[in-house]
Amino acid sequence: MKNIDSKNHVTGKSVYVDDIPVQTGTLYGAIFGSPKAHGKILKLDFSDALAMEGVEYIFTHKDIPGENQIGGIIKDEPLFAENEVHFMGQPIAFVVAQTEKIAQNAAKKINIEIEDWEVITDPREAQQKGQLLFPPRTFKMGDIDNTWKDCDYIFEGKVENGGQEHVYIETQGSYAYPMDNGSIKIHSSTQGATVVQKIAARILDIKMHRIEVDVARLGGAFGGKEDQATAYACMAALASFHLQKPIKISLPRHDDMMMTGKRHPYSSDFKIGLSKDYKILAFQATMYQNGGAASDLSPAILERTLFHSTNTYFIPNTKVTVYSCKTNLPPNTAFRGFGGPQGMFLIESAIAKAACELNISKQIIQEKNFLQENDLFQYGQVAKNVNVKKSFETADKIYHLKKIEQEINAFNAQHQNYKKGMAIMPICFGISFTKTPMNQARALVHIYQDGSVGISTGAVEMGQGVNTKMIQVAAKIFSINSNRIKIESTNTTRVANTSPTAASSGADLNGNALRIACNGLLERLKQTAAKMLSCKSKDISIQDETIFQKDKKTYILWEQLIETAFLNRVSLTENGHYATPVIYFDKSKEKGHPFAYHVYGTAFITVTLDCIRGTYEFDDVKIVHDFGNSMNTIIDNGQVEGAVVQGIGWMAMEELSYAKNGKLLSNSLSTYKIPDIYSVPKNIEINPLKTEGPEVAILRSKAIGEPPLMYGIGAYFAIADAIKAFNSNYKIDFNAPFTPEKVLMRLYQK
Ligand code: LUZ
Ligand code: MOS
Repeated sequence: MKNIDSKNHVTGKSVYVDDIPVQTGTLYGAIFGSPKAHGKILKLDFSDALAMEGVEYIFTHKDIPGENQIGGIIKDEPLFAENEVHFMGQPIAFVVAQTEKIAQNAAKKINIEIEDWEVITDPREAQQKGQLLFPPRTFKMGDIDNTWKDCDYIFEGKVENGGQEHVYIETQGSYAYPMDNGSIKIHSSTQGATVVQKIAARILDIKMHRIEVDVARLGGAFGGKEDQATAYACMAALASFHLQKPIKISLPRHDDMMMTGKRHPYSSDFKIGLSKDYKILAFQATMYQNGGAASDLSPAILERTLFHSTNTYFIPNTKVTVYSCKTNLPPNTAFRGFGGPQGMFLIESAIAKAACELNISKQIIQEKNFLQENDLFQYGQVAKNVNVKKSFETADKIYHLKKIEQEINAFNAQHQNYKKGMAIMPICFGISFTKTPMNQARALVHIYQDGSVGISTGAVEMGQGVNTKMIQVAAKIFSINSNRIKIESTNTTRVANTSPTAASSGADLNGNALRIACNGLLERLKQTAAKMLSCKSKDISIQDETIFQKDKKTYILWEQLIETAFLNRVSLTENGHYATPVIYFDKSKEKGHPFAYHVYGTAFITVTLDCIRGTYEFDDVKIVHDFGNSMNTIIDNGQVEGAVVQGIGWMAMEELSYAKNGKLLSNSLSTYKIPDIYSVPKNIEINPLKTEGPEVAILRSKAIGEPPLMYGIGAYFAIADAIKAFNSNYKIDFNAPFTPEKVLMRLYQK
């Protein structure tokens, strides 16, 4: 099935928050953010701003009837700064005016004096000064301390990875307006309708049932709207609550880049021990996560770093500790992979370091240590249906690793100033929210009298195609044409208590809830048909909108069945609830079975370096990916392609740069380089691994959103490999992103 949105997206008809037709009297908001990264507010003067024609009101923390607190996991983030500021751009006030332009100009007229406090942007410095957002956590297995003496080789190293700006095409925004009886309706560009509802209720000190959050779709999110859409929704709601007017806020790109958190940079130390035959016996690491000024989702992101810090490898003795360090940057947040990529870059770096020192191919160590069936993850889950070796071997069979290597060697022998390099990037990603209670979902299905169907779930469409998948689920269960089915917006009055659409689990969780609801309806419809045919309902089935009795076609068609059911007063509405079975996690032991299943795959990445300029082009990304039984190969391949490019962007191009005073220098798309059409790999080839797919995956189609991003990590090692071909003095180091500047330095490093 084609993505139901593609036509409307391409023709510009899809409605986003900023496209909602506004009501008469709508006012517009702009945020006054802190001009300093750390300090005490000495003076705040709104008089010039308020004197401007068209300015209605300026909101601060003093206008909040409830708690000035938007922290989700830990309550450590005010909606508006009170006496202190902790990052540049931190919201201090919300200016409301008759037009967007006036609001933005008025925000510039606010006078503020701030006493300068020390600015920390480096996570190690923060940790040394005792600035942690919350206590560190450690995952371990085996006996690391007594293993080092058994190792034939031990290597140590340091790994740095940068952050990443989400660059969703639609910036953060919200439109809120008053409804009857002191209620408020909020349209928000959020992945988490219920998060917005809950926090807005806290801010306004009203009950959740007075807040209706509606989400039609997002113009991209990538994790950036799992938590961080909430602040803007709350500001619009607060102003609407006080002024009893509709309020709209839509962040200008600059504000969005400056004010919102990003993927977490990490700085890490590792130690890896191997036997003579290259088995990894021990792996130890300490990681410093740059959390920014408040916790946001960092506790959960830190956890996923730990879960993925051994990637696709079985290592019998491990100990990994992560510190979440408080710095004067915007609170860093969810970003596709959610801490997993940082853990996986670390272990791949440790392996690359060992390979470099031993002067062998990284592949030898990778292959020797691949996770196998029934191996134990360091968090206590037994690995089942492992497809690490299988995906690697399939990729080798399809793409011929030896041939790729021979071609690279031949090219490198012939070319002086161009060198090619390649890397193998295997992935293993756990599917489920690591916080077990979040793994639940609901769906609501109506069948109307004319046989058309309306479905609502908690899933948010953000370009990933989840709405199309939901329609596929319902169409398949009812065996009706998909054009009979409409998917409604995500709305807290139709589906309550939603988990954010995140963790790659939107289709699994909501699809399963939908499956349960549809099956409930189907059962009743079969009973109706059985009555019409005077037979048993177990003999009834629906095939292509026709009712069958055993294998015999009957005279009853879908529309007639629905009409009869209605006349017989059968309920044509059903609600489904789903909770992922089996999963649990015991934080006191840091052991459990947190994931419903894992997604596996392997990518071969090749790159060509221009050794005069330090620039590069990715030639091929050749992938064997474990989709399970993909329910939509167009959408799923699209997710893989997008994820690979986004992963390569993180590893090779996108560089966040901050001044010492905490100012984001790379604050626009002219200074922050995201992959464009010229920098995507010339060839991305995707082949599915033939697997059955787990039962808990919706229609046995595995979660797809995040896992393939990690193929992009191979970009770093492919570049390093090419540098080595040019400069044999080069000793691999780990400082991502591998920008052309860094590449050039290493090409000529002595
Ligand atoms: N969000 C979350 C996520 O709250 N918990 C998770 O485990 C997760 N994993 C990936 C992406 N978002
Ligand atoms: Mo996410 S990183 O699945 O919001």
